[in-house]
Amino acid sequence: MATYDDNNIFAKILRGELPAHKLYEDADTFAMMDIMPRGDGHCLVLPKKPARNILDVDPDRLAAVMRTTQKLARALMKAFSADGVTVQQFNEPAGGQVVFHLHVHIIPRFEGVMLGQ
Ligand code: DGP
Repeated sequence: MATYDDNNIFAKILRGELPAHKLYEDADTFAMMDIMPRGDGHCLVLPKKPARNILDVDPDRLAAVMRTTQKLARALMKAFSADGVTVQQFNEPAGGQVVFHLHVHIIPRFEGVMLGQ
């Protein structure tokens, strides 16, 4: 597995070098709207510290990411009056990962509505 690259786009957002639509932040995690949403309210939860993906993240940092994911999934369900929520996470190119800073997708879902590409 490749090592963490400090110049990935999410690292730049976390350093404030690129803009993002911030949704939530605490000591360990950051959440922002996805720039290519596959549905209304599609957002991403990131650890603030470097981690390429779930394969190399410290378990305590992963726990913090999942705590924030649960918090935001509940908030998004309410805010969007959603019927459900998809939580998704990709690892390495073969696993569908495109940006190499760990992130979890949260996508509110609605009965009868398919996700976009
Ligand atoms: P993946 O690594 O497969 O989870 O795909 C990366 C996701 O990140 C994809 O849904 C689009 C989103 N994304 C890519 N570049 C940016 C960006 O600069 N800002 C934000 N907010 N999202 C991005």
